[in-house]
Amino acid sequence: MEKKWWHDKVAYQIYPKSFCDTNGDGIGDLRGIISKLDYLKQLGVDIIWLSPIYKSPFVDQGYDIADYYAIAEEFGTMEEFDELLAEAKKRNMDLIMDLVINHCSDQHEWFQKALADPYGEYADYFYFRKGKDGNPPSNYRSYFGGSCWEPVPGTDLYYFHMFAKEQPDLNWENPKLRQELYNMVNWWLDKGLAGFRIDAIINIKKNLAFPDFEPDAPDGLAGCWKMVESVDGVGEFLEDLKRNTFRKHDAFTVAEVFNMKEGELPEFIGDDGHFSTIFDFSAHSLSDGEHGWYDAPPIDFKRWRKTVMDSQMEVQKSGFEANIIENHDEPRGVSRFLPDYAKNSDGAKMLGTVSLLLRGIPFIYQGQEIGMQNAVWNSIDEFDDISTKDQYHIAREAGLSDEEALEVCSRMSRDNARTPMQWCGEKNAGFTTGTPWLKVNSNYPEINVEKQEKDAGSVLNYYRRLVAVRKSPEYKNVFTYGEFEPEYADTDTVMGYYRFDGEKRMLVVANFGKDAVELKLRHPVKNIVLSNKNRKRAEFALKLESLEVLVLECM
Ligand code: TEU
Ligand code: CA
Repeated sequence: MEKKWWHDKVAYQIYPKSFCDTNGDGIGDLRGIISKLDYLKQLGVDIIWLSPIYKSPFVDQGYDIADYYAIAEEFGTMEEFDELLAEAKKRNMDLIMDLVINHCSDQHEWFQKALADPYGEYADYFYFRKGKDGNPPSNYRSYFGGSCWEPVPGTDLYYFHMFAKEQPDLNWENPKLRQELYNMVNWWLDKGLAGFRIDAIINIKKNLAFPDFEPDAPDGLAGCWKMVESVDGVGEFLEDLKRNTFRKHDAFTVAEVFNMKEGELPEFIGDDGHFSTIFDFSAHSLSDGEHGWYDAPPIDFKRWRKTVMDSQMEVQKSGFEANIIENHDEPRGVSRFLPDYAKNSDGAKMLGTVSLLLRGIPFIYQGQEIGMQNAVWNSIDEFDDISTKDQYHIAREAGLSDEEALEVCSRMSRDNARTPMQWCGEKNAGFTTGTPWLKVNSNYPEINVEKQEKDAGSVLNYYRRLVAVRKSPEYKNVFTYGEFEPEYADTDTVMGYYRFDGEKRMLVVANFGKDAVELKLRHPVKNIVLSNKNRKRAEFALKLESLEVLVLECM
């Protein structure tokens, strides 16, 4: 395997709107990010991913871009962006931005021009199609609910959108559109951006016949992902994109890819794959409900463990994936993957350790490093997220009471990850002096950065040690390139694995159970590298306490 500059990096995702507000308008901003660069440096972060900061009406929180060349006023100016880039570079950190090119905003100039002239040049930047017998062209349901087709005013045409109706899909078949996008990507890379996190990219290939699928719910529609899964040829677009942009800059690209086909992984992340890496969502997909969040199965430890192990074994054959516990679309990992007795700082450290030392590029999501948890939501009106509103509606339609539907959304909502970053115990967790755009999690007096700075045993200080171990000269190679091998997979509560690079053998082992477990070690211990319970000795027969995690260097 060819070595790449990004293989041994640790990344951190910032959700700008909720990170740090410096002008009191209740919205995080670029100045706020600049003010926290030292904090990120101290955590050991190498690459910072910014969720979208482009000009946007924020129907889907910036994933609806109105101008790819402009910074949202809410967040600051292009000068401030350049300053952020320069300040990050000064600290030897790289910046990557979100690249949302499956769709744009209905406010984008291209779409406005298309509406103004529905048979003109710009209509061909989108999918404008005639309906069928008074109905939309096909029966697809968008990811955020309702038809994927929206009437084009004053015509018998519809335009296609897989997400909100304010997010029209871009027509990748049109070479002119593709060239516009490549120019834009290169413009940012020329500025000094290290690369991109690439949004919903598998969706860019459409079946141009837009065939109907068997309805999968009483609304008579079929999830539009069915079309995505059944169409071939996305690889050609992805190669074209790479050749014209990323490759020329040796950029780091991490793609959000769902619905990949069997056996396609090497094409995506192999030595000359479409992308540097893609996110590993296999564990997150375990709570995909058949019809929505309301029938999402709870996480079962053994299934979760097997899923993570299987994925690691598979991925190491082809390349690297990016490992996450949570992101801006997911509930908090501590609340989701841990049983109730483990939703505490020991549990957060344990989950963090087993995740960050997997083979792959770790992405820490803002607040994960202090063990942030899901919020308590008292009413559906407290949510902002478009997807949460849709899922609430789906749950009610399926017969759940208001209270039950609220419970479902409280558990699954994307807003759990989007509540403001908890910096201190003062008003609004120190996020803003004004009114935060989304409510602050009420647990901020207990869980916040300032408090954890002062506590050597805090989740934050543990994460700092954890990242430092991963990046230390002694262990960097084994944790980057070392082979992954599962251990204790036949136990009821232990998640364990080796990382081995021919020189060093590391054992990462954690007890997710309520009771202590006795384990035999296969190799003698040389050194305790990390422990969340301050363990000083480890021998052949090891009694692992409940919620204890150890990183051992073995002979
Ligand atoms: O998400 C794409 C996506 O398919 C999902 O994550 C899913 O549809 C969503 O979480 C439903 O709850 C990406 C972004 O990460 C997400 O924030 C955007 O809303 C979406 O694309 C549209 O740009
Ligand atoms: Ca602000």
